[in-house]
Amino acid sequence: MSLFRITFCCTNIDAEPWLAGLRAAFPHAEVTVWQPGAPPADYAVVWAPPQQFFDEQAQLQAVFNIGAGVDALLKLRLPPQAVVVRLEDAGMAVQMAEYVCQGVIRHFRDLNAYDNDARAGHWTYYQPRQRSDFPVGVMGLGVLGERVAQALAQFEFPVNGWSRSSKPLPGVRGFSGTAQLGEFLASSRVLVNLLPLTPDTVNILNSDTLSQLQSGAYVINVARGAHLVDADLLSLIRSGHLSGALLDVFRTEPLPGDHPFWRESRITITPHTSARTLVTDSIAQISQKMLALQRGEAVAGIVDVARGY
Ligand code: NDP
Ligand code: OXD
Repeated sequence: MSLFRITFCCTNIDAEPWLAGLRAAFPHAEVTVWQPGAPPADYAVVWAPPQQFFDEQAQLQAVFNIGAGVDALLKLRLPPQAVVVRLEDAGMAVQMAEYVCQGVIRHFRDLNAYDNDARAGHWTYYQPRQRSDFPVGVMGLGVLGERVAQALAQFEFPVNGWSRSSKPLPGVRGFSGTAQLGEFLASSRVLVNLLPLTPDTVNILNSDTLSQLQSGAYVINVARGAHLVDADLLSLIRSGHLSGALLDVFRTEPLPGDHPFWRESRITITPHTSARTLVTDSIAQISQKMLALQRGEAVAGIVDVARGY
């Protein structure tokens, strides 16, 4: 194998385990953390790099994003010849399925209320709900959304799925495109957002769309904060149309201390942790794809930059 260079440029990430993993996978490559003025590399492994990185590394052949979402990366000017490759699952799909299922089940089974009662020393029962009254709508049926929809179907919730193109999945009632968005929303009592953030999907969770959900609906946003219009969510919770929300992602992260979400007891907050990037799984996937690219083979997970995901 000819000598080649891999540059690592990830903001707020401990580089050491990544460098060790990449060096073990490519013993003959030069694998280094990018510094301004670093020599030109063939491949880059990135998360939230500065624009200066791409301005200096204009010769890159491929850019591997160590996350599934590429919205932040696509805001930068990228070398036009470089393919952008995102993570596909790499251990995130099962995490997302467990996170969303726990959120749906916690809501469906009134587990927050039972927790509060237990803390107050009360032995109380709530009326069991009808599963058939709890259709869960999953927006985005990609690598993560499909896994989530199938996991929810295992618990026998009626599951609706919405994607750009039609995607038939066993146990999932499929909807596609803007023409079927209204019917999808009106058929859903819980809404799970797993869309990529693109010009078509920014602010998609707003007063118009959220008010089309069934009365008492619950919202789970695990995709990106900019999908959701915060003030619209709050006012629909306060009006009683929505019963609450589970939010893992926010317009500004960390969520600022004075944000009203912190003070709304019907909103549960987690710190962008629903599906974490796993170093070992990610390096295994990235290194296989690097080897395939070196051999001139096609790889999956190449981002369509014009489409935005
Ligand atoms: P994919 O690219 O595999 O799937 C995207 C899905 O969204 C596809 O089904 C696609 O439809 C659909 N879609 C895209 N645009 C539209 C549109 N305009 N209207 C309707 N449907 C649309 O993405 P992943 O499943 O891998 O990831 C989804 C997102 O999850 C990421 O972009 C990221 O933002 C977020 N994420 C969050 C994490 C967290 O910890 N909170 C962790 C990992 C990811 P089609 O199939 O027709 O193309
Ligand atoms: C991702 C994320 O996009 O962690 O992978 O949000």
